[in-house]
Amino acid sequence: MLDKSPRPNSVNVPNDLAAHWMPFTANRAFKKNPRMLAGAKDMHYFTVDGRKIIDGASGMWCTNAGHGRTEISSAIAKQAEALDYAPPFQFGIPQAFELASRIAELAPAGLDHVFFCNSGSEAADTALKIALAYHQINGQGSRIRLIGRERGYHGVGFGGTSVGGIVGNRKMFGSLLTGVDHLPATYDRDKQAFSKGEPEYGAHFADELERIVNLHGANTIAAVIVEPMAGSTGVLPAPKGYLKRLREITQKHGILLIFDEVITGYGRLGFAFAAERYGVTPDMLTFAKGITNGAAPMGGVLVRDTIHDAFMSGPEHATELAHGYTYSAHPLACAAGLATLDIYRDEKLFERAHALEPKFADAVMSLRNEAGVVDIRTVGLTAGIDLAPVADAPGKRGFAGLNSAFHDNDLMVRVAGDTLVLTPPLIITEDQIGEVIEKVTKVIRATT
Ligand code: PXG
Repeated sequence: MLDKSPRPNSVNVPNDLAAHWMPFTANRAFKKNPRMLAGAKDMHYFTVDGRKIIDGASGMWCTNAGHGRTEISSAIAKQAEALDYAPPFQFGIPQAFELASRIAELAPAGLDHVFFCNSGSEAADTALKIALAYHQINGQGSRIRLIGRERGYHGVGFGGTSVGGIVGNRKMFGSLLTGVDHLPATYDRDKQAFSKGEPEYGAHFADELERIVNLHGANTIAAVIVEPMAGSTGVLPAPKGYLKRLREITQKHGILLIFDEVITGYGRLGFAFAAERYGVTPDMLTFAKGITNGAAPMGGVLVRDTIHDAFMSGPEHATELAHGYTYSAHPLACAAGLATLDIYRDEKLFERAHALEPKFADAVMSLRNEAGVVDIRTVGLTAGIDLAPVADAPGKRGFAGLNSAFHDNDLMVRVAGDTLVLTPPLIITEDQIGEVIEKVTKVIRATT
């Protein structure tokens, strides 16, 4: 039974935390010692007990323009007044078309069409389904295999989980999709430790795709999906030349290449999309998070014109792709997206991230001699700091770091196992970078 007794104080804090089963959370530990948030502005969160916490994580890789952007909240409010909901199947709203055009303009040439959904997970599953359907339409229905990568994360749908490469996310959920294989992760600490940007070593990991092709036959493989920088598993930037090589091999074998840019999109690596940073154009590109600055749920897939056009055949009264969501291109998300893209453009935030990258990398690398730091990787405005795990208790030090940051150092970080992940809003100042690093130093020392 939930406790429905009157609240003991005037602060808006629930007195019973039982009903909400929190996602990807250590629920019992949280409910004993909650990390509760009440507000946010620019670079900071405010806790329910009134503390100001500097956000080293853009929430969860979302708020690239910082928190509490009134341009976005008023666009959402205005939209809610004017048109709260419109069916996205067979009906349209002007804002959806405008937003799709604006997103396509930011993307490499050829990625001209946008299919909207509500999250990164849906975007990954949508891209995989489009790949399968495309090959069928294109007379190559034998191409049904999907290739992901170890340590990849593509959300929690069955498709994304299947191509994902995180054992903890997979092992409880049965056989997942059949016909899936995985490239190896691109990380080798011995050869890459303390790299700034793309490691020199590791382009050859892409050649593993040739091995997979030789094993299964190119004519059975529909698509390869990779993150240009694996974020969730602790910031693993693509080695120099890796993505180009993956592009060459996929092209040679008629395999579609999908970049999952849910994290790397919208300025995180100093460009609108990582595809631009690496000079590699995939066949599809998924996005979410930063498109609305986190202020409304939205995801989507940018699709190459040739793929899109292949569907535009058959009787004109017929639906071309049997896929979509009740909330695809939701009016509030479209309004948030348009306002967000205005901010990114007007404040030149992608360029800002690019300019800050070397300073950020130097600042984070200054932690390399702290006790227990075994590797640091940086790219764009993102860094992963690996801490040596407590013996026989992987993840324990990372979890202690999360708590030390929040409760004792007024800092929000992301944690992946025993890796502290920094991925601050792109509005961060140099002074604030210094402040974050000072706090991280304290966190590392507190957990050693
Ligand atoms: N693809 C990638 C590359 C992601 O990083 C998703 C898909 C799924 O997005 P949705 O919107 O369905 O959650 C993600 C999500 C972390 C962290 O701590 C990262 C994500 C989500 C939660 C935590 O690094 N990425």
